[in-house]
Amino acid sequence: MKRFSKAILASVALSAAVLAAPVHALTIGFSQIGAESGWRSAETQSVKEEAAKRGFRLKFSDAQQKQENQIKAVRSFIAQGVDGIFLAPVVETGWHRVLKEARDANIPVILLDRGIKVSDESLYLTKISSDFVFEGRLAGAWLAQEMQGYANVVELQGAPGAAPAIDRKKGFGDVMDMFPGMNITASQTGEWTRTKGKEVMEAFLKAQGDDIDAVYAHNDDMALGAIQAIKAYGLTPGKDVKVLSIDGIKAAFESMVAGDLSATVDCNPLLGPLAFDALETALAGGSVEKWIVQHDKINLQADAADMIDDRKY
Ligand code: GZL
Repeated sequence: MKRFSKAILASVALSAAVLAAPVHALTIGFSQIGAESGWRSAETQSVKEEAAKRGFRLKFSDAQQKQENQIKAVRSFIAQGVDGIFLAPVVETGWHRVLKEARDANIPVILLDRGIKVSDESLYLTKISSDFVFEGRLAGAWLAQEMQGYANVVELQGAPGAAPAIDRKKGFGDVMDMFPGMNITASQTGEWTRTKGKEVMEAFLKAQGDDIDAVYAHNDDMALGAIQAIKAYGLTPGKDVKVLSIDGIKAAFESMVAGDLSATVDCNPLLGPLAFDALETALAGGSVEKWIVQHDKINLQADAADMIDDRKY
């Protein structure tokens, strides 16, 4: 039998690998905020799954809640010559310079799930997110009706400077202002997490006790933490204190089925397919809307049992 040299075998193997690789394996850099909530983990998974499905190489960077880490990640994506960047901005401000660097390098940036404040919109391709002011208004409208216009409400805000924290506060506040009997008696950040939500709720209860009629939390995780604090204080969530939040993760549905959480406003975290659609359209020379807005609705405790099995995240 004829024997082949090692060099020939290696070069055959290399050519086979090259032929097997997808012809247009594009690379995307994703600068994610961290893993502060169930919602965010669902979003990360959605992007990773979609990248694999479409044959994109994904460079993933977890910023551990720090903008400086995100800026570093974006710069390193630019240096590596990626074909596109997904950025979930931890805060609204401070992005101008690094986005200009991406634009100068001709790399499209897609803002994933949150907005930023820049004077020049050409610094990014599109924003794919919910309308957070609307979400806050929807939450406020439901609560005002549920409480027949009279309630002392405490608010657990998202992390300072984040678009959804600013806008959900504004939307909710707009509605509360229409009802003289609806009062926000305390408002503080719970940094999107269960641990901090519980801690802040404990402080609210210590100061206001059973004068609190309702909790409005900017995300489900903080609401779930607040529910633990309410129980530990000896009150019944869902009855003595209504608890209302935003996101609509499966854990929130479980809490509604248990009778604890009263309602949660949807916020879609499954943005991977939309992000890759937008990127592929842009790379093919097509035009993309500046804001690909997600339309949300509110989910109530009474319907949770029927809906829970369909909740994917
Ligand atoms: C929503 C978003 C928020 C979620 C939180 O688009 O940016 O950040 O509501 C999350 O749960 O951490």
